[in-house]
Amino acid sequence: MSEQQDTKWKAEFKKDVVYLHVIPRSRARAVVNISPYAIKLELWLRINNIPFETIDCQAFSKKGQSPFIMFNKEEIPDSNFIIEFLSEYFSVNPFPGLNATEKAVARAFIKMVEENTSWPIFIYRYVENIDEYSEYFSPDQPVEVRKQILGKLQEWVGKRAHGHGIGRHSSEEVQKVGCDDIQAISDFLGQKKFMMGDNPTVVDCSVFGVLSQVVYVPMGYPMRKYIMEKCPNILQLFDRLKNTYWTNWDEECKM
Ligand SMILES: N[C@@H](CCC(=O)N[C@@H](CS)C(=O)NCC(=O)O)C(=O)O
Repeated sequence: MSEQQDTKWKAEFKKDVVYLHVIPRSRARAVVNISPYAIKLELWLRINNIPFETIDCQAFSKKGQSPFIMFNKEEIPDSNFIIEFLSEYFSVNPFPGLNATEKAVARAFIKMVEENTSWPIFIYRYVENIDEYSEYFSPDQPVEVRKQILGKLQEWVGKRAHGHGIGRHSSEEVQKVGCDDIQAISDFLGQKKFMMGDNPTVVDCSVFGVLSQVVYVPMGYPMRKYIMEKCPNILQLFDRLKNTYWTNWDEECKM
């Protein structure tokens, strides 16, 4: 069940239920949430059968970001810290069957996808193509309001991209960075069932969270064209994840 609220506090918290606070789902069209990290975390909770409730929330965490969880009345921010905490609490192995070398590879992929692959997506939609993105952003709001919000995000994301360094490259170079990451993901996935083998791990959740933003949103992303034309194995992985763990994905995506 999903509800919208401005504050982090609910009158009633059930013990051992994860209250997953996410940017309101209504901000997204064609994908469950505009936040890759919210999708990643929800998928991980689903895969591991951890009881949770999604709460659409305008507020950000005490670290100023979304998503975050409220768990047994404690606020925990950041998807990676949350997964670490919940894995310990519920005795879940986030990397089942992996040796130390494989775990090192898993970590490298998570960091690449979340800290690098995500940027060409944010730059494409928030910095370079806000008019196109306004068709897929906050569909419940009038187009002028959407464009106003996106205009502010354009400046903010642009500055952050410059600070990160990636924003100093040309559009073509930025998109090449994204496509090169996608090729690395596809090459490593090969014919395996999941990124790290027979079992789904956080790596699949990160890849799905970030790349679902381009796969399911039919904009002109060069990264989308690249996946559609060259990486059928990524599309098969996404079908497998949705069909097994998120069977109501399509219903939950507003079109
Ligand atoms: N490392 C964080 C990243 C979360 C993140 O970047 N969230 C974005 C929304 S998609 C956000 O809150 N941005 C606001 C900000 O960084 O000030 C996580 O994994 O949860």
